[in-house]
Amino acid sequence: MADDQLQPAPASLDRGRLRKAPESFLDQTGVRTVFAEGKRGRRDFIRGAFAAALAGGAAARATAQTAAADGDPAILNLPAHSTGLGQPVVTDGYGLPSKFEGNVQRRQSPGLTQSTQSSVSFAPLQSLFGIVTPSGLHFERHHQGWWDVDPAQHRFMVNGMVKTPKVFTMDELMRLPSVSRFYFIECGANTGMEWGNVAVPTCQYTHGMLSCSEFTGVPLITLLELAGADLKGGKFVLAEGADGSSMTRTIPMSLVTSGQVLVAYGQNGEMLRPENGYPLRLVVPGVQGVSWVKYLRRVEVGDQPWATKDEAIHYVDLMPDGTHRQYTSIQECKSVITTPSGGQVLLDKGFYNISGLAWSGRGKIKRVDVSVDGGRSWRNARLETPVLDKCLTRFNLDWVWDGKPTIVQSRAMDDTGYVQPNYKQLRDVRGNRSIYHNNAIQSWLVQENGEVKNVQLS
Ligand SMILES: Nc1nc2c(c(=O)[nH]1)N[C@H]1C(S)=C(S)[C@@H](COP(=O)(O)O)O[C@H]1N2
Ligand SMILES: [Mo]
Repeated sequence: MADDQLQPAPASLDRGRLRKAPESFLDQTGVRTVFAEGKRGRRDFIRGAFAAALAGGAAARATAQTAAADGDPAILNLPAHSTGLGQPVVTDGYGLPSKFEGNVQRRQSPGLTQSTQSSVSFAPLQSLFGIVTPSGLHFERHHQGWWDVDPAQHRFMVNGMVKTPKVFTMDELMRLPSVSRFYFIECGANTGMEWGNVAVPTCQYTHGMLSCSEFTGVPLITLLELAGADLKGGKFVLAEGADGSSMTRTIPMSLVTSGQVLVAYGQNGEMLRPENGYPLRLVVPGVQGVSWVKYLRRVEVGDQPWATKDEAIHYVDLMPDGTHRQYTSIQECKSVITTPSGGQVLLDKGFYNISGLAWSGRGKIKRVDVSVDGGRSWRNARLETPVLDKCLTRFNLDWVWDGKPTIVQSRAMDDTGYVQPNYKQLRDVRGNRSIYHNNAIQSWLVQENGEVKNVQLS
């Protein structure tokens, strides 16, 4: 289907309004809808307006407009907040979201058994707008719990193949020239449970080990130069965290000399959150989350990979020929529709804004195609700006749902020309023993009753 066959939204209709899921369901999975709903009568009105407009033609649209004019008579009653005195300024303390947004939370997956310390919480992608993940909703992955490390006590060391090993305090680091850049971070295990089959109900759990922030810090290359690192003989660096998990990862020097690897202390305009590595973490754009070492205490320069436990046993892909993909940890081009997505409920047939996220560890997103017919035809989605290197990109597409069951999918392409594969294409290359690095096209089934389900097409 061509792009120009898209129907614009009737002006009189609410855009992208979704029906609220039953409370019991909300409790289990944390799925919420785009708008909180008012009284039952209001919902009935919205349904009526949709139905009237869908009857087609100007007459029907006029009916919808009249209905809107007649709408909810409660609009004439001034609520207390329009007549009374509001709250004073929030001077002492940290500003918090509305109490009506309390259901938007990081959550642990119903599909994973976890200990409290080696745990993961997923970001509620279905409830977020734009490309930045609010810091309090950033996913978490701790191998040995998190710490609130005292920045006055924290030290960062550069050693190995350097002229002068150096130890920095936070104050010393924060005097150095800094940069601020938007990057996504994705755990290599994101979408891992889907390798087997459809495993979890919502995009929070299929894709929520993904977040995006503006990070501020010192390029690692600056610190290596200060220590007089051997940038010719030194082919790799080892990054080590200060928590009990002994998180240590080998990173190719070529990524460091590109200037993109940061020793970061800032996240979205403030200091890092403790869960995300306060006061210092490594930012390795495009590379899987495990290399973004938190509570960063040391970087060593060396001439070969270290093969630490986190790179010899974990985060490797067992290929069909028996070999391991070990140090190729770039997160390939991927995308997911976040609305409509699993667990959400469409209000009624009619107009919806299909919205989602696309990203690539190799560069910028070039285009995103969306299918609303299970992959038979594809339409070019709108990319919202800015489109940044190794950053989330938001896409949107107008859609008029005819009320029939259908499957919605997104397929991203990056500026290297790489196109996100479907499950068959991915399994043809990677076999069926993978756990990590699943970047296949995600399918959501929109059922006749409006409920959206996770399904897998081969
Ligand atoms: N020190 C330390 N760094 C760490 C980890 C950890 O457990 N300890 N987990 C890694 C993994 S597997 C991921 S996916 C990311 C998660 O970062 P986040 O918790 O800020 O989302 O941090 C990485 N860095
Ligand atoms: Mo991870």
